[in-house]
Amino acid sequence: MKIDSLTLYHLRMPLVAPFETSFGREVDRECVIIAIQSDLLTGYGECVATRDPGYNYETAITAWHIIKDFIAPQILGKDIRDAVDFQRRVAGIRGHHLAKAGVEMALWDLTGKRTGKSLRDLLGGKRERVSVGVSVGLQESPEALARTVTGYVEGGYARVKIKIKPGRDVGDASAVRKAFPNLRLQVDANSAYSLESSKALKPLDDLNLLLIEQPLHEDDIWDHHKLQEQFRTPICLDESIETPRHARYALEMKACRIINIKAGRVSGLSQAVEIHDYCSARNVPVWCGGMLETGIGRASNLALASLPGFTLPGDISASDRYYKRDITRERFTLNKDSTIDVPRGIGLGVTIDEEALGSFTLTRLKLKP
Ligand code: OSB
Ligand code: MG
Repeated sequence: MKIDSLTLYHLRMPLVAPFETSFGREVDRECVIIAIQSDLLTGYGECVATRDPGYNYETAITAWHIIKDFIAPQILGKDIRDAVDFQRRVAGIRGHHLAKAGVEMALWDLTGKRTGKSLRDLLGGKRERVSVGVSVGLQESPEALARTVTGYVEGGYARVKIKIKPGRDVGDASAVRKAFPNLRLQVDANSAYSLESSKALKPLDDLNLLLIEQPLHEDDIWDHHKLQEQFRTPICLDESIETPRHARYALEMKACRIINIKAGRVSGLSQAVEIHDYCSARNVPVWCGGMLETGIGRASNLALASLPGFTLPGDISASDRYYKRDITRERFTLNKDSTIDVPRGIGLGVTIDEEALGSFTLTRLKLKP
């Protein structure tokens, strides 16, 4: 498909409640939306880099720079065959996976619109609805956390993830476990521990957790191996897995037993599927992570999570858990069985609320060949 133009939107959207992790607190979420035009069709993508370089080194501004100055020149006016062709063209740009993935998503949406197929079908997804959970940020106190979790459980979420950090780990997780003895519960440290400080996490092993996500630094695959040896609870890697090679290293080193897949972190849906396939062939469960996406990224996550190897509930909550007003006309709602329906429409299966998009846009830039 011939790429006629690429438009960038830097957005800031108010979250329904602040989201706090070991690396910081977000009250508003920033992201970059990418619209790619080809033959009167428009494909949309979401780059999940946000305001601060807290999750990884990218930010909305670095992604803007990389897309505008390096990725766009590789595709504008060119005939791009598919995601593989796109990745080949941007292979000379080192890193910046969130930026690349946002553009790749828009190309997938375009491909779907051109061929009349849904993203789910393009990726080889099988399910019509996917199991989901909710990711709960750090709260004022363990008691406040238990109250917040109660609200979500009563709202229908059958799996809960809580954020932890040094000093706010075993106490928080125990409070939730005490209030909900049978809840499917997991924790996420977002790389806040070293092998030394992670000794404090040992009591988590007695709380019947589904998994412990990314306790150590992102470049510590080997130390995760040492940690996994000491825990019965599966370690799950998020930040550490940026490429299919990293997934292989982690499994060969026995650094984890589960992998969280985020298309953004691994530079696009094509690599996300590759990691899914690699893990499935080895019976390693994967699940779909989230980055507080708008309706665009949420539709993409649902399509990805419909692949058969995504056997654990994803961090893909209903739209109302994040935003009062979203930029898609479609809003995603939770079914009674803690699932969300996978969009059936062509491409991502969502339509843009132009007025909402405009109202959240800080800067807009249209690029042509
Ligand atoms: O580590 O999974 C994470 C949000 C922003 C950055 C990193 C993470 C998260 C979440 C939120 O946990 C998941 C969601 O989108 O609901
Ligand atoms: Mg995580």
